[in-house]
Parts: sequence; C-alpha cells; structure tokens
Amino acid sequence: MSVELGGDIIDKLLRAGEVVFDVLSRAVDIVEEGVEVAAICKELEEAIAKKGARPAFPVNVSINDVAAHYTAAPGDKMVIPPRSVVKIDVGAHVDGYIADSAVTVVLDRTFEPLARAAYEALRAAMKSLRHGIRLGAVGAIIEREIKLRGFKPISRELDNLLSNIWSEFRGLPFASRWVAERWGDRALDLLRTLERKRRVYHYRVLVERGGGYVAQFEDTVIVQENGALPLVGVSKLVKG
Ligand SMILES: [Co+2]
Repeated sequence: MSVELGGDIIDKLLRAGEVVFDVLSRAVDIVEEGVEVAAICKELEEAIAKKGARPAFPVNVSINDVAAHYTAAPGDKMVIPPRSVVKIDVGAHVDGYIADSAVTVVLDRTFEPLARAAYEALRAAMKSLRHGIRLGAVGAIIEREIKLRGFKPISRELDNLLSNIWSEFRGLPFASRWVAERWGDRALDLLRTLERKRRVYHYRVLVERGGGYVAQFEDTVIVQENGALPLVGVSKLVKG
C-alpha cells in the first residue's frame, strides 16, 4: 500500500512534529526525582494545546519496568522515584495528523547504556526506512541493535499479536475466543500479558447492582426531519 501525501498534509504533520519536539524538550527539563507524574502530564498536555495542536493521546510517563502507556489517573499522587528510568511519550495532532515521539530520561548513570541502546535502535530503524521495506525487516534491525548492546527487546511476539489483532479487528471489540480460534492457545497466553500491560482492555460485564433482572431492546436510527429511520427495525421482531 502506498499513499501520496499532499503538501497541506505534510505541513500539518510537520507542525505536529514541531509541537511534539518542543514539548519533549520541556519534558527533559522537568523530569526529576520527586516531581509528581500528574503535574508532568498536565503541564505537557497544556503545552501541546498552547502551541496550537491537540494531544493525540494522554501524555505517557512510564517508569522503570513499566514499558509504556502509563498516564496519571485522577488524584494520582505518584512521584518520580530516585534513580529511575523515565519514558516520556508524547503525541500531538493537527487536524488529525499525528506526530508521536518518546524520550527516556535516566536519573542514574547506570542506566545510560540501556537508554543508549533504545536510541541507537531507533536510529538504525530510521536509516533503514524506505519505500517497500517490510515492517518485519525493520523490527529485525531494531532487535539486532538492542541485542548487540546486551539488552533484550520488548517481546516481538507480543507486538506481532497486537498488530494481528489490530488488522483483524480494526480497533473494534473482539472476543478472546476469536483470538484462540485464529491464532491458537499461545496467542491466548500472550493476550493475557497484553491485558496486564494494558495494551488491550477487557470490557466489563455490566451487572445490575442489586441483583435485579434486566431487559434490553436496542436499535440504531438515522434521525431525520420528520422522525427516526431505524436501521435494524428490531420492533418487527416483537409480537403485539
Ligand atoms: Co509514542
């Protein structure tokens, strides 16, 4: 698949990129031991808005063994711990055109080689990108770069499953049963890991608090000038 990007789109992408760059440089300055994660998220998200873009997702501040996707919860009192490894991941969009970028701030020099490995892996990946290269090949380059430096990449198996899930279900809800049917029991194990890592989410079963019985009828309608046009017409299923 190949998509031609018009000049106006490239402009928007570049503007989003500038905003993310400015915000990440601010991030590098403010991440310090004892600072509240919530304050970091808030300040950086406000900075995105001030610069005329909008967050493409909540600012992520992921610490130590948390690989990605932590953002402050309401009332979150978490602070940056001493000697930690802090990943700041920022996305901004201009009219839906997204730039997404992350940095690692290490608060202890011991972790510099780890951060360096991630950085060199990104550089190698960028050098390899061109029309027609397979994403799997880029993944292999990233993996090699990280292993070369004595570290372990975050499991490619998980990433593979995640991208399978994405292309199959397009971000729509799916059943773990479907995952097992398509990709087997191993995929089911991996799915549990993805849930723990909050890469995919469980829909909770809704239960009436008092244990009372519940009924449901539902339809989807297009609201028109003179009334509602039901897409399904579920009422025809009901006698009387
Ligand atoms: Co990101």
